[in-house]
Amino acid sequence: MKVLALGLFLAAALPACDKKTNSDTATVEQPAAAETVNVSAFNADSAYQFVARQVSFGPRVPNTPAHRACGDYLIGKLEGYGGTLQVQSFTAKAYDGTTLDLRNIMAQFNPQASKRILLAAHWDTRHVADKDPQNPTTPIDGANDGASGVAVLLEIARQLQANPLKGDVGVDIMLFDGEDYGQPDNAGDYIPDTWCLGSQYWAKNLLPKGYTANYGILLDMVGAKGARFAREETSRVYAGDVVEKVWKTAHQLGYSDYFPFQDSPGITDDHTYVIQHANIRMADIVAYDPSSPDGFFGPYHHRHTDNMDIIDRNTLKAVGQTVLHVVMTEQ
Ligand code: AHN
Ligand code: ZN
Repeated sequence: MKVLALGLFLAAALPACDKKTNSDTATVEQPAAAETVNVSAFNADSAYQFVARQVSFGPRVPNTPAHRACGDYLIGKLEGYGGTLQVQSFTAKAYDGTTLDLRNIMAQFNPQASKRILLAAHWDTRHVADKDPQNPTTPIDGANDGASGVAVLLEIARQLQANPLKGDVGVDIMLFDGEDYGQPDNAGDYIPDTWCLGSQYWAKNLLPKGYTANYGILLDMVGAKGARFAREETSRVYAGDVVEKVWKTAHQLGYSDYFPFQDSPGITDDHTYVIQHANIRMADIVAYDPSSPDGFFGPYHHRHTDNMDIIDRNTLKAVGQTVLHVVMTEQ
């Protein structure tokens, strides 16, 4: 397991806790019946189809035709749902010396609103199944690790088109590239910065220029049957109010089985770089399975079993409805 050393963060990079914290929390604490906003129903069948569609391209490994085609598909879907697109094309050097052609894909909803929520996932998939005893050098489907988070965000985009945000609240859906091309960790030589190449690039080269958000939520591996989401340490330390809001909302909506009030160790993920370099407090909703071989990620992680067989609409629903509720009740 890769536990993030919290000392990595410079004190200067710590986003200050601002005064919005209390009012945000108060909104969530209100009983659902008292809410004036109608939150639309997240459609888990639709989200499931978005997972399957991505998987149908084949592994979305950078520099492959499947990756290019899936990226084009994602841009087309988000444009179709009325998002204002911000596509960041760039190259990054991978741990093995390969130059990767990458695209971070952002779609802005209610782009002129001043209060912004950043929702993110990664759309690339791992180039090797390095934890799999069988065929460890071939790429994985990444139905959960990659496609699930993107699928939930596509369904949220679809819902936002049907039920536009009101007032001064906007949502930015960010699909990071190059998250999963990190150095295989065979001999304990885990190098955090070889992962999350898209979020590292974006957080240091913001698009739109000068971009900021009030807070962010990252979705990573949010589609597996029986998933549990614990409060990950980096999220708790740097985005505690966001974690509290998400978990409280999940409990209000009846998803406490998926969102137990349980803590997990910290991991390096795209939120790490968004927090550190873009100064946006971001919580990671990431499946936690302490009984799995590496003590954190599920038994399918970076294995060929990360395919459609492990995807469960109920998990997609729990995460999607919770996040949709959070953004649609924001004011
Ligand atoms: C680690 O492997 C610890 N961090 C990368 C996070 C990740 C990989 N999420 C999905 N795949
Ligand atoms: Zn991965």
